[in-house]
Amino acid sequence: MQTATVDQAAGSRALAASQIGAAVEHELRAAQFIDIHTHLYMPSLGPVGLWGIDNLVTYHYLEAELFRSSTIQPAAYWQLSQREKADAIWKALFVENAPVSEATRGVIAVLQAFGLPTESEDLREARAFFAAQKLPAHIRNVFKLAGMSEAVMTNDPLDPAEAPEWLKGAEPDPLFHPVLRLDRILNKWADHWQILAGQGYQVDAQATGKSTAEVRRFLADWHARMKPVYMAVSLPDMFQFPEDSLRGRMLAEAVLPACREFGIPLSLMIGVRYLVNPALKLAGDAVGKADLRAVEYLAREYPENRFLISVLSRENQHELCVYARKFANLMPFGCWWFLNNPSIVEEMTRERLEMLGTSFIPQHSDARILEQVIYKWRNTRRTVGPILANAYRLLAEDGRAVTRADIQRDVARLFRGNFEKFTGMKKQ
Ligand code: RAT
Ligand code: ZN
Repeated sequence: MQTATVDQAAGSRALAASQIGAAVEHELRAAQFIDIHTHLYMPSLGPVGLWGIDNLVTYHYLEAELFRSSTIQPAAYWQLSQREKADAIWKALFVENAPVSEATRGVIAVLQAFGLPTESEDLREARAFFAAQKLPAHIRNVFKLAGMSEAVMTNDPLDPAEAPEWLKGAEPDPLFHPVLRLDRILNKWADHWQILAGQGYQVDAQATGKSTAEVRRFLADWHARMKPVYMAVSLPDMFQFPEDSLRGRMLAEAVLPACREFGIPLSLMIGVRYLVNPALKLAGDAVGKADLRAVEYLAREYPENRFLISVLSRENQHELCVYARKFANLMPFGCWWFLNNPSIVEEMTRERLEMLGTSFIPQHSDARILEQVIYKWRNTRRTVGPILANAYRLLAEDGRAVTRADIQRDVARLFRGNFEKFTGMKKQ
């Protein structure tokens, strides 16, 4: 009791300008974040969850960099075994060059976090270390090192590797939240409608007749199976809404009503130019500026829906903040993919704080390989810390005292509370 009173008193004392930086750093370190969009998976979904050194080194962000620093051609690279791929990338990007890019430096940070050599000629020691880890305990350790309590997954019910595990009744895991991902339905209907048809849903190639109602029934069935915290889709830079297209009709007649019915948000990740270089496979996508009038229309015409929004183009960030000021059913989140570099994270986070206060979600990791959350969240804390501290210093200068309790509350709101509230995971 005594300690609590003392702590409370310390927490509500005005901080001197010189104390603010350290206090922000401390609160960011102490907070347990929710990672609101990852490609990580709970162990009960089987081998879809990637982890370990060979996966870390062959991350598609690094594959894109390989072809700039090696003479190997994509076609030859794809013929290699995964271990050979990792060796080729390690040699080109870590031995023959300094790993100064964001994605390469991330691997170094992970190696360092586990006390593994960062300058060796090969990956032998790292491979031995990861081979000795037991997954569930390793996940808990990695989350602890990353300062996060939970990861939100990306679960596409039409993913052939994952769907059978759900159908078998994959055991839920408190460390992982499901998300119903819609890319195969909304962006690749031609390749997937037959799977739905095969499962007894009355759909056809052009999505005519009962198709959209049947997709809604499919979503309801998967909602019951997965209990997702939101539905999600990535969209091209040319995305338009409303639109007389298959995707436009699916959104209007199946997805938006389903989200309303289940009281969950829809996450739109807009601005991908898919496979501008198909030879690079997963690493072959680029970015394009999107027309955010589609977001404006959705927010205004569907006030009963809530939208988590991430846009990939740097040029779209300011207008997204403007739209978020107009519509409380929009929640900007993350510095996605090509934006997740300190220079751009800094610019975007400052802009969001200035325009939206603490009513946004600064970052998600987008980790595809488990251990990446260690470096991605460390980088976020490092970049966001000084920006928050600067905002508090300006506030103090302008006449409003800042306390440790203020900082603690704001960090919790930014890195978990906004998400919990927006998804309805926590009421109030
Ligand atoms: O950032 C990435 O890893 C991209 O390849 C995509 O996965 C993107 O994040 C997405 O979820 O579509
Ligand atoms: Zn992603």
